[in-house]
Amino acid sequence: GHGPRIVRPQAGADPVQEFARSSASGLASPPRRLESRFQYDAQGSALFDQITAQPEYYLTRTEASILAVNATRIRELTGPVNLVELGAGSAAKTDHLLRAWLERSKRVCYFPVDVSLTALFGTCKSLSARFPGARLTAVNCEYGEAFPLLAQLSPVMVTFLGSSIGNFSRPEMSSFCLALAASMRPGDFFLLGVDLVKRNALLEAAYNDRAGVTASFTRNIFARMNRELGCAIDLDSIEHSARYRPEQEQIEIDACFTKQQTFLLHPKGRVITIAEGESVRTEVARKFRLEQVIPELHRCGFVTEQVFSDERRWFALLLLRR
Ligand code: AVJ
Repeated sequence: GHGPRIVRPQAGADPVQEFARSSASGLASPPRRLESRFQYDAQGSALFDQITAQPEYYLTRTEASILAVNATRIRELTGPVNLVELGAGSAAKTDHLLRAWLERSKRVCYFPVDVSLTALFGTCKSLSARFPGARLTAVNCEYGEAFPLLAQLSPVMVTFLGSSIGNFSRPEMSSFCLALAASMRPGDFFLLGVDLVKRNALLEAAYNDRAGVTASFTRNIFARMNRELGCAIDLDSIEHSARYRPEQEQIEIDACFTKQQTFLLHPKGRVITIAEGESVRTEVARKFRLEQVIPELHRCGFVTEQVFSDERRWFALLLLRR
């Protein structure tokens, strides 16, 4: 049969163990921070989906509109390649790509990659119902763990949408892009979504939605520590703060503690105390300028095929070639 398949390239690594180790080291001493990749458990992925529907969060809608207008053009430029989507989540924007691919051929192979098994199941269920011509293979792992699969999937277009690359620091972004380029075969494609620098108020509003969903998303990583690591953190003691730093051109998100919290991080058994007034950096979202990000991608081994944007120049989709 041709139902969705699921593969787990790194079935050895224990995600709870990884989360515990990373949290213990990030919280050990100020400046305290948590790795944002751990925000995407089942609950966090569902909250992020809700964020994308908030009126202030223009990123997803803007990127989807660019894809809606240009998916057919992208398919013309790439030809009938396989599709690999890094950090697919619920893959709502992927509809435009699959539709464009299936306009030109009977079949398309689509490989969503995500750390959340729940998000992958949801994706496969809804896509297989709507796109019977799509051969779905869900890949449950971290981005980098999927890189060794890419050479055998060539000819391929790897997509990394939503400006997720903005969660990486500069050095993390270049090692990610270098490793990706090294794993791809010459001639293969990389479709990258980047959120562009714009008015501060628009950026800050996107990370401070009135409904408070982003605040719940910030609290969720601590809720996950309660669920998986046996912590007993009072979630009501956490305030969400998201500010745009124009000098760094990035959004910085902090969890600010309004009450002192002392908790035990299992399974390592390490005691952590966070004082009243202290904060934990949960996320950084860098914003980009085309004149800076394009040369950086070229230094990593990609060439620009075409740049797509919206009329307000809020967001860009870069079609690159290895
Ligand atoms: C999924 C990383 C692209 O940075 O805009 C949204 C995550 N965090 N609101 C972003 C996020 C808070 C999002 N990325």
